[in-house]
Amino acid sequence: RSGFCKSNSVFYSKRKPCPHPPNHSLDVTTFISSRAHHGKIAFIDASTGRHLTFADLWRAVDSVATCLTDIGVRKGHVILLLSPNSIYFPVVCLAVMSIGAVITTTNPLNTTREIGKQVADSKPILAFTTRQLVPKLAESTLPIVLLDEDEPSQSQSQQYVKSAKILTTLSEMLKKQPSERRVRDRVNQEDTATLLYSSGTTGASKGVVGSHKSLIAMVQIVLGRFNLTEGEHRFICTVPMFHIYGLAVFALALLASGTTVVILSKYEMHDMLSAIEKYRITYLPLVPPILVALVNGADQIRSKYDLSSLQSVLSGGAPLSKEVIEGFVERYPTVTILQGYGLTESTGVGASTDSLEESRRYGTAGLLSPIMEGKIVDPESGEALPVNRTGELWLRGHSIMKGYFGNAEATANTLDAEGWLKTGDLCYIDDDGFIFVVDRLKELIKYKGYQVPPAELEALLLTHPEILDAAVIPIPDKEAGQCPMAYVVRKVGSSLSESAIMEFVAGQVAPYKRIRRVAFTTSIPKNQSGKILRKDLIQLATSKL
Ligand code: 4UW
Repeated sequence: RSGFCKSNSVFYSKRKPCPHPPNHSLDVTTFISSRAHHGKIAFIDASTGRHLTFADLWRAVDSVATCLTDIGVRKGHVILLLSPNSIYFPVVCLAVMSIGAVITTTNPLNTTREIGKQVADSKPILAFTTRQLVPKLAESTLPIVLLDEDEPSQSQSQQYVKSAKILTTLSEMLKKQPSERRVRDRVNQEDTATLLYSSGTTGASKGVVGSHKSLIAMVQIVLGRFNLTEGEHRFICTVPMFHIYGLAVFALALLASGTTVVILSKYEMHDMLSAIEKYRITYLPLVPPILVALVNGADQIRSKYDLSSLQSVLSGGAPLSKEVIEGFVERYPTVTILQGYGLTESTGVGASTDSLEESRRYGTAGLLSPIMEGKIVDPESGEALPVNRTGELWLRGHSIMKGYFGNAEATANTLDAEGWLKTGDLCYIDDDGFIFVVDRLKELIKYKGYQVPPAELEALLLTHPEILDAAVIPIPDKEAGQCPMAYVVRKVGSSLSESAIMEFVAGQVAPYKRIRRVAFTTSIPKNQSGKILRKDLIQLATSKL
């Protein structure tokens, strides 16, 4: 069934198939560790130079897993990880998954209220976080494992940690002798491994239930995509590991290739460029806004930094324009630009371009990933469409989520009975099998690759005593890709200003979710069932930009 095929309106992948491991009882950590290259360096912290070899890494994973088991963590328990990128981020994820527990991650930029919502929904029994981020868990009584290695100053410890329930520290856990004899639940491919939050096609953020099977499929696909067995390769991690992109590629897949990953605790242009130079980085995965900055600042960047080691940049998470691709090719002619398309709900897998020639089919997200099936479905009639016709992209394969956590309705609206995932992306597939993402049918706004769910901002706006109704839509932005804009209906007699509304929202949400523009209107256009007609508002906004 491999090869691109148009019969029965299902598109199959043209890529070389990668067979899925058949053994039912296999967890993703065992799968990855069986392939790792002991002795070589797995992770380097870009700023301190601290590193973990593969042997260090797996020993640390076993120590943490043993401690977790000792304190009563069992299969199915959820563990929250609230941390910036670090060399220990993957250690915690792998330790949790290795015992059949479930990892849920969250953006450290999220507010206490936003994190509180995720905690209430996912019900973790324990959190790993840094001293600095402890206050963000103020709304919960979760026991905490502190990730910091350095001793806190007196004032810091008093200020942040006094009232929290600190169980132990990661450093203590790492001292633990791993025990082979510990109680170990059997973990199967179908078991849940991750609970990452995504708004999907509509509404607020929901827990995406990812299995060991979906992670194993993802690892296989990433390994098959890059030929990392020849030569020395070094990746740099610029994307956050709490998001599927960073988690999938950096905390999991690359470990199975024996490649070294240099980790930036947070993205900063200068730090990234110096690290590329210092560590002779060959692969640079990023999101489109970083690519735009590399193009715009090319002259200065090339005069200040030696980027001659770079072989490829991989862009994903949002579309790339022809201008940006061409600008990059012109300014960095020795670097191959590649694209990846995926969703949290598909474990980051979907489509990719694997050569410069493929990337230069402007606007394409690439060919379907190995063993992934696709359909283009007319959103009105539900009919599957042939090549070159635009409709909603549906995906099916091992990497698709099990569903949304505790939300049967959202699951039923997103996954059909045959296992097809409705991506909410409006696409067509051309004669050669390349997918083109034309627009988003779904509500989702992407600010610098981060998810901004409009429904969440609308609900917040409606809590303002002077706001009668509101709708939030994306507007294009050169730097960020998209920005959230609000249309607001004020209550009679209100003279609420644009800036007051922006401040009201900014005080309660993470910085990337802030509303960047406000327009007043007398009513929000809606269909008969009360759904906001976003396309009308988007059209109105673009006509006035
Ligand atoms: N072109 C156009 C693209 C593209 C895109 C995503 O936040 P989520 O749920 O998930 C992601 C995942 C990205 C990703 C993961 C792992 C990986 O290897 C990789 O390759 C580099 C990328 O972003 O948002 C999903 C939505 O983001 C849009 C699209 O609307 C999709 O439904 N999107 N990638 N290349 N649009």
